Amino acid sequence: MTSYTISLKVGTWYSSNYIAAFIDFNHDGVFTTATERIAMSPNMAANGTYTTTFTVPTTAYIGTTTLRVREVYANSNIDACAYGTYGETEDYSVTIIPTCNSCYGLGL
Ligand SMILES: [Ca+2]
Repeated sequence: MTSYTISLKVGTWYSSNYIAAFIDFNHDGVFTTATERIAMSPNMAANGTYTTTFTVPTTAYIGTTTLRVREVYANSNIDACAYGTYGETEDYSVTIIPTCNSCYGLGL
């Protein structure tokens, strides 16, 4: 299983900035916190960058899915959809491709 690095930069408020990232690994349109939250920062000062690593589960569906990044003020347990007082949500597309092991035996 390959480990990936993600870096998330918070905004300009002086404190209590928290940021999280999610990937919809099973393409069901729901970001399950327990299994699909790939990053959850500690309390960050203004303009801080939180860097962490995550792995793509072997059960992840192949194909393009959504990576959601949320910054929520004063929330140390960010949910992908719940209301936040201040913050920002951005969605990106990511493509999950098979590992080389999946190609073994195909004569590729
Ligand atoms: Ca999901």
